[in-house]
Amino acid sequence: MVGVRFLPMLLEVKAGDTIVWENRDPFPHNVTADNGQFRSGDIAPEQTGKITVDKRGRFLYVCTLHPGMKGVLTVN
Ligand SMILES: [Cu+2]
Repeated sequence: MVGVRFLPMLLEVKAGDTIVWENRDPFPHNVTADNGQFRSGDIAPEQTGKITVDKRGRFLYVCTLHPGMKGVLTVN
């Protein structure tokens, strides 16, 4: 997370992978799936949030603090 966006915005991983998001902005962010499949909780500046994904599919997610921050996660 940097500049109030997810970088990269499109992410492709395998089932069972753990994804780490690092917050490089000076305010908190979170990672929240639109369908409720995963949720990081708020991640403070300079901190990281981890999610392990085990369900295959394509998931849209946002930061609920900044609804314009969107990403797409594909789990193969
Ligand atoms: Cu945010």
